[in-house]
Amino acid sequence: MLQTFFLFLIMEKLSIAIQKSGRLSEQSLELLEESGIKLANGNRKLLSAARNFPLEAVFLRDDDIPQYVFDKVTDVGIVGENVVKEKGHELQIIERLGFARCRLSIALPKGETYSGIGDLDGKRIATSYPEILGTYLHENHLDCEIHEISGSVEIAPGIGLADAIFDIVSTGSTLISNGLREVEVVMQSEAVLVANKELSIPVRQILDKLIFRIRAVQKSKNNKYILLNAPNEKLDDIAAILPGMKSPTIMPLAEEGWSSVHSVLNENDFWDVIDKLQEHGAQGILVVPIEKMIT
Ligand code: PRT
Ligand code: ZN
Repeated sequence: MLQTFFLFLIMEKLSIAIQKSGRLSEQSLELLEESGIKLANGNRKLLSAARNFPLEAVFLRDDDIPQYVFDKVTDVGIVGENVVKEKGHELQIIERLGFARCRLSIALPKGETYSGIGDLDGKRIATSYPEILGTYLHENHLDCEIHEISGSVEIAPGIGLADAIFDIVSTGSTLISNGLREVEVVMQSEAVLVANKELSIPVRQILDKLIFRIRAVQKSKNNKYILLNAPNEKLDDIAAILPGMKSPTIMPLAEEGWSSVHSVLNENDFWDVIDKLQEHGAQGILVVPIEKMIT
């Protein structure tokens, strides 16, 4: 009996839904790879088991991923937040992954005057995201006609199918090349790791290991390792500029009166901190990428 139980535990796997081919696929696979998970066949059949981690990847269309996770066909999935919101299933958002960033916006033909959200009232709006748009219009007390179309939403005003569109915008160049102007941003989106809310304990334990690895990868991407030389009388000033994981590491150099300082810098503060370090006498500044960061 006990042996059967242990066998069951040994065989337990986390199944993860990944987009088969599209904007999320490469970076989803890259994230698994950077987390040290090697999939058996990289050629993306429907299923692919990991060789060195209790995980199985299932390759699907992104639109199907929320439903599959909700129905427990897979335990977790990587999908755009926009798709999760549109499908409306009760899922747990475990982690924002920082790629496939975009926004969902309302756009009008560029020649049209727009003085505020009230101008949208009564318009026909084409979209592939009727649920998100419907909620937004309702919250803003707007009465519009929603035309659901599945692709090339941006051409709808040009062919007289709609007065406006509600679609994904990333650089904005699709809007510009179709003579449209973004007037309202309704939501921001990025790829997210979502999970079914009722995972078994062994599966949850595997998921926790995966989350731990993903966070280490994410942190390393947002941070850089910095090494510099500084005159000893400036060390206090320099230490105050560098946040570091705890405090900077300071080691004496062979040259009398100088030290080597090592620390970790967040990407967002990067150039500000470098400028201040130089102002305070830092020299020989070296910045190197961090492969994994565990705090
Ligand atoms: O085949 P499958 O159904 O799996 O994929 P799909 O074709 O439905 O989706 P895919 O691969 O195009 O996009 C997957 C997810 O990527 C989306 O759900 C978003 O979360 C995210 N994403 C990020 C984007 C974009 N950026 C994006 N720019 N999805 C689509 N676009 C399209 C948009 O529809 C518009 O046509 O790009 C155009 C706008 O781009 P800009 O740069 O011109 O503004
Ligand atoms: Zn899709």
